Amino acid sequence: MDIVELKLLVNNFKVDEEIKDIFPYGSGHINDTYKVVCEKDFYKVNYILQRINHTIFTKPLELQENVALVCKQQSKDNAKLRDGYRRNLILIHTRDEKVCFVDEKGNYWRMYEFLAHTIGYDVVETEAQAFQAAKAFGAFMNSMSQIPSDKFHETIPDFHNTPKRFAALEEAIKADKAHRLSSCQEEVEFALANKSMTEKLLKLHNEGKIPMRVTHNDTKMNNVLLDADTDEALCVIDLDTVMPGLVHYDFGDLVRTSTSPAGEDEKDLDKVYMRLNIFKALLGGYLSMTRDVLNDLEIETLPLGGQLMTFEVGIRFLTDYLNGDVYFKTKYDEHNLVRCRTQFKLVKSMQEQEEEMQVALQKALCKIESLKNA
Ligand code: ADP
Ligand code: GN1
Ligand code: MG
Repeated sequence: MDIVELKLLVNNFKVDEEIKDIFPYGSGHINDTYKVVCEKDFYKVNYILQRINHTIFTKPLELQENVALVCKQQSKDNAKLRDGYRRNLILIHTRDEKVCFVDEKGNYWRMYEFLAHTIGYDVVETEAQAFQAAKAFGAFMNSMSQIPSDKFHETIPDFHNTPKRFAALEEAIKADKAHRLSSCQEEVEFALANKSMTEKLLKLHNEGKIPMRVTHNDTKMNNVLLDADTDEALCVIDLDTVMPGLVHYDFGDLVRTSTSPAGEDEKDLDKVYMRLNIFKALLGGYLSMTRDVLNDLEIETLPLGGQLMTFEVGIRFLTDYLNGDVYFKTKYDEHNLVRCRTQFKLVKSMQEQEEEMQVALQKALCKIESLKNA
């Protein structure tokens, strides 16, 4: 869409400033995101404009009901804080008071206030950033626990049902729609060899040992915005998949997206591995908020969450590669395969450090205990 069309679109929302510029923004794989730069009386006021991917989120209105629910709860929780206005997403309503605008082509659009002076990291640089992000997602889960889980629509059914994700991979292998199977034999073999991992957590849930909670489900490092100067985590964003889930989905995706020193699409696999010091920082941050909420088995299995989520996303990238890149945005032909390789390399690195991760967990628990007793 060109800027003239985008400006017309923004005019449907309660934006009264003069629109100076609109351009694509961020590195999300799903929605189309734009930054809208506005000005009023020489003051800059910016917004985020998003086209919801309605091929993936087939019920955008239900999705927006979830988003509005989360924003309301978060703003209530932050109301007393001095800088509370920077700590939750603020939806801009349409001129007729709706939470999204539907254009003549049937596209669904939403707008948020732009959270100024923040950064979402694709790659974590310091332990402090990891600690902050994990703390913020832990606090987010606590905040969501105040909303009854049946108030949420399931925006993507079976989103983290790893066995079903695996079945989808098996289908894709069989169909070989894009004739790419011969170019990813090694990755397919790795996936098949690790199939048994996919059932572990759901089995514990089905046995009544670990509960479903309201989780974020897409806790990618760049889905939390940190203050650009201090790196304090301010706001959890990308609320499209907030719905019932296991705590491991949230902790696990943080491990996936922050422990490697390289990006999700790094081609040099020597640069991809699990950094134990970042894992420790994640444990510290996450448990500082959730230690008293989670049961012992949930805590004990947190490291497994890291492996499982990384494996799950790896098989999703591989499935999409085999299907001809129909789900994730890609920039070149082998993009999904490259992403799959980084995920599998990271899984291997976690498998090699399983013992160290468990020791780190025990140490993190002792540290929290001693802080409590101090
Ligand atoms: P996607 O589902 O495609 O990942 P996101 O909602 O995560 O979409 O948005 C994409 C990117 O836009 C984010 O990673 C972040 O950099 C930026 N972003 C989103 N919302 C805001 C906001 N309110 N203020 C500032 N930046 C934002
Ligand atoms: C997508 O929207 P984004 O880029 O934050 C995806 C996640 C994957 C992630 C992999 C709705 O997240 O599930 O883990 O890409 N979101 C959806 O980077 O499928
Ligand atoms: Mg995102």
